[in-house]
Order: sequence, then structure tokens, then C-alpha cells
Amino acid sequence: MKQTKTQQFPKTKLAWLWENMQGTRGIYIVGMLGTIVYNVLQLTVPYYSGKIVDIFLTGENARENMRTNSDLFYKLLIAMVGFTFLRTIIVYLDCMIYEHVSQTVLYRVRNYLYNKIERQDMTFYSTYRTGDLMTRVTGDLDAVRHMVAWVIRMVIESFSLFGAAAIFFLYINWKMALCLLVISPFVFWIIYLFKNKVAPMHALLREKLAQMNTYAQENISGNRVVKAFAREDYEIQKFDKANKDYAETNKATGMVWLKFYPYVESIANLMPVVMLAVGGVFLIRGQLTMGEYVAFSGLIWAIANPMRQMGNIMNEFQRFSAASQKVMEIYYSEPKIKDAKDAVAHPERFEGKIEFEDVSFQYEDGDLPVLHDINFTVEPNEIVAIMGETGCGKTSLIHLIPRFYEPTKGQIRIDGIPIGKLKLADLRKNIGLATQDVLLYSDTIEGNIAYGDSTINLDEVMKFAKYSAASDFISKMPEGYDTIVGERGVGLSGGQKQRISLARALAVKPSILILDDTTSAVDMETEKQIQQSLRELDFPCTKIIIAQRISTTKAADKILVLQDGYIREAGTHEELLAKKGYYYELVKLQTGAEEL
Ligand code: DGT
Ligand code: MG
Repeated sequence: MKQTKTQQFPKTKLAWLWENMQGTRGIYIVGMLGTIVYNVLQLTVPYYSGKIVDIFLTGENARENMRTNSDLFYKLLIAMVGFTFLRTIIVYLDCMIYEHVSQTVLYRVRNYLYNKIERQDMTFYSTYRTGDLMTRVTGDLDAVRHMVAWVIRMVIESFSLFGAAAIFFLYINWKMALCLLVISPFVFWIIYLFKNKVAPMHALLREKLAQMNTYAQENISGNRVVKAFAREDYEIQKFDKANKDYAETNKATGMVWLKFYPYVESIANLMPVVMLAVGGVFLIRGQLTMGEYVAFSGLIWAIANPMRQMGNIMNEFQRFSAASQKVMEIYYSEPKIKDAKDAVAHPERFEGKIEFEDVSFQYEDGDLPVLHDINFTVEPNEIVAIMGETGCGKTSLIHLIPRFYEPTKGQIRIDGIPIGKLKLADLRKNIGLATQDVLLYSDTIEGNIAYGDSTINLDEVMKFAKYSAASDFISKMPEGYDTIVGERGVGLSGGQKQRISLARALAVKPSILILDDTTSAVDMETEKQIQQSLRELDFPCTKIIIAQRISTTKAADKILVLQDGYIREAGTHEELLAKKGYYYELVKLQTGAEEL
């Protein structure tokens, strides 16, 4: 897995978030204003109740006022109820706005990420683990959504409440207000200390989650191996450990706040005490009316609660920060292998001439070169067989043709055009590839064969199945071509899967067909049948076939023998026999003959 060195991005996290709110920014601003409004409206109740107390309940002329000015009393009451009602409506609409915007952002970024992941090159897939990628598009992305839906709202709520209450306090009695507000900077300082402690915890927490998901994903998809080795208990324990690890880290993260919480809570609780003490003195001295005191005490929570909330907000903010780091890593990732800027379109079908000129190759994460100075040419319609012992570089070599990887040296040309100059889609459209590890989709057999070209009809699908000697076993299946194969082709034998994968490669009528050990699991008789049909295809096609059996290589126009990444021998069957080298020995071995 790619390790977490903090990567720099072209935008800050919040700027990135803002960019992805495009289309909903206007309504989001309305939502934020709404949050300010409904929080300021909270102050109206204490304001009016303070007025009612002063004018109609405690003032010198309270009784008189009630008799002569009952109109005002009712007006104040109605205003109180009216503003409360208005506030409820705004809160309701506001919630809808936040939900709408956050879901829109979630949808957009998720699609964007999926697009990115889908278009990545092979190196990306060997770097990132599936479970980790899944965590990014689910859990991490949800933390981003939470930022839009809740955290930002809480920040505005806290600050507007605190700000409005502070202004209101200063307005009614500035001396009393200052006595209360002077404590608040301490809270910010504590929150700052808390942030420094909790930020690395969230980064760790996020790694643990990815780890746990990776274990689960690998074990679910690799369950056959687990069963074969009876390792269920071991795997369950391994998951249990990851799960425990995650839970413990979660707890530890929660505990960080508990260290700071008592201080914040004490400061928040100090407010009513200061209020009582200072307010009492001010009342006695006549510097504060009873109504003003009621307004203050009715609103003291508007100063204390945002302080309490700050820890929670900072916690969530750090969660967003850790998660968005992971999301943005994929968001800004670029495949190394992509269309060149000066790539030429080549919509026509290729002739199928392939040239390798001094091609060397090494995997980015590998220590040693895998291929050295490979030179060969395949003419259109020829069959080339590649053989060589396991690990000698056969698969690596053919993977260079569709540009899964880039050679470290040399050039590969198709029809005389360097493949780096072709558009990837044009290049790959012309290639039919049956990979060494067969992967089928959980779909019908027909759907699997027609994967590369969904426009072909059942007759054609059947034709390609016949070419690949698959039609017999398919027609024996209860639902024939409509049979649904399980995930990765569960329900089929190795040889059956290989033949469906061959039919799938043929079904795009490629001008270049590449078969990587595609008949290794089929019997000799069936293989012979397949070789025969490959020579009789009803479309022109250059074939590169990796095979170990002499029966396959014998009929090739050219055989390349690879050894440790070098082409050791090249020529026709007869030429290579005459050389009495590796190939000759292999034929002797396979035929059991003493001499040839
Ligand atoms: P096979 O299929 O067992 O007959 O073997 P080949 O000839 O297809 O071997 P190949 O090309 O898969 O591997 C050649 C060497 O490259 C071998 O030492 C393993 C290494 N290799 C293969 N794939 C990767 C990869 O994705 N990353 C790294 N770093 N090395 C790889
Ligand atoms: Mg291979």
C-alpha cells in the first residue's frame, strides 16, 4: 500500500471542497445565512421576555402599565411566538439545504473518484489495495459529506450565536458583558492544544479503518484459499485484531477530548457563577435592571454552549482533514500512461504489424530489469509463439503492447507508428487479450463473451464460442448462453474459463490477438481444435501466443524463446530444432524422444 507521506495538493482542503460545491454554492450560502438568522432569532425570546419582565412584571409602574398598555404586552407576546415560529421554519428549510448540498457534493466527488480509479494504469492498481480504495470512496467520502452537512453548519451556528449574544450583551450592559467575555479566549487556546493532539489520532484512525476493510475484502474474495487451508480461525483472529485495533484507536481518540473537556466545561460553568456574582453586585448598585438580568441569564447558554461545542467541532474537523487527504490523493492522481499530447487518432483498423526495437523494461517497484533489448518483428496475420520458463518475462513483454506499462528503453511500433503516439482507446480497441489470470464478471456467458462489443448478436457470440471450442460445454449447460457465472467465473472449470476468455478476446475481432497461456488448462485434443480455428478466423489477425506446448508452437510462423528477459532463440520450429538449443531440449523433453 502506498504509505501516507503527506502529499501536497494544488488546493487547500476547504478550497477543494468549495470547488466541488459548484452548482450548489449559491444555495449553500443561503443555507449559511439561514443558520446565522435562526441563531440570532434565538436571542429574541430572552430579549422580549426581558422587556415583559421590566415593563409589566417588576418595574415601578408594572401594574399601571398592564392596565393602560396591555396592547404592548400582547404585541410583545405575539412577537415572541411569531419569531419562534419563523425560526422553526428557517431551521427546517436550512436542514434541507445542507442535506441537498452535501448529497450533491458526495455524488459528484464519488463519481469523479470512480472515474479516476477506473482510468488508472496498472502501476496504480499494484500500489493501492482494494480495501483501501473502497474505504476512500465510502468512509472517507462520508467524512467529507459530514463536513458540508454538519461541521460547517456547527461552526457558523456556534460563532453566530456567540457573536450575536456578545453584541447583545454589550448593547444591554457593556460592563457586565466584558466581565463574562473576558474568559472566552482561554477556550480557544485549549481547543488549539486539543487540535494538535487529536489530528494525528484521526490520521491513524483512518489507516486502521482501511486496514480492517482490506482484511475483510481480501478474505471474502479469497475465501476459497482460506477454506482450502482451513485457515478460518486464523483469519477470524486476524480480523478480530484489526477490529480491536480500530476500536481501541477510536476509544483513544475519544479520550483525547476527555483530557481537555474538564477545562472547557469548567470555563463554561464559570459563566453562570460570574453572572450571579457580578450581576448581583450590579443589581444592588442599580447598574442593572431586573429585566436586563433576566435577559442575561436567559442567554448565558448562548455564550457557554458554543464553547462546549468547540471541541466537538474541532474533532470533526480533524476527521474531515484526515479523510479528505485520502480522497484528494485519488482526486488529483494522474495515470502515468495516458494519451500523449500529440497523439494521433487512428480510427481505422490496424494491419497488425508489430515491431519491438531494443525494448527493455523494469517495473517501477522492481529491483531488476525484467526485459533486455528485445528485438523482433511480426508481420500482419502471422502467428508468433513466445515460450520460456516461468518468470522469464513473457507476460511482462505482451503487456507492453497495449501499453499497460511503458518500456524503460526502446520503442514498440504498430503498423510503423510508435504506440506512444496512438490514442490509448484506438490502440486497445485493436487488441484482443486473454490474460493469464482469467477474470469473468458475474453475468451470463453471453454477456461475458460480448463484453468488449455489446452490439454483437447471439449468433456471433456462438460463432466465437465455437472458435474457442467452448460451444460444446456451453450448450450442455441447463441455461446455455444465459447461464449466469458467479463472481470471477465461479461455477466453471479452469479450462472452461480460459475458453470463454478466449471467445471474449476474439469477439472484438481484433487485428492483434494476444493469448497469455490461454490453453494451459485445456486438454491436448481441445487445444488442437483451438489452434486450427485460430488459423481459420474470418477476419485478419496477428496472433501472439504464449504457450509451453510444442504442439502449439510448432505451427507458429515464428517462435521466440525468452530466458531471463533476453530473447535467447528465435526462428521457426525447424530452424530452432536445427540449432539444438533450449527449444530442441524442450521438444525432446515433451516428446520423450532421445534424439530428434
Ligand atoms: P509465467 O507466467 O509464470 O510463465 O512467467 P512470465 O514469463 O509471464 O513472467 P512475468 O513476465 O509475469 O514476470 C517476469 C518477472 O517480473 C518476474 O521476476 C516477476 C516480475 N513481475 C511480474 N509482475 C510484476 C509486477 O507487477 N511488479 C513487479 N515489481 N515485478 C513483477
Ligand atoms: Mg506469465
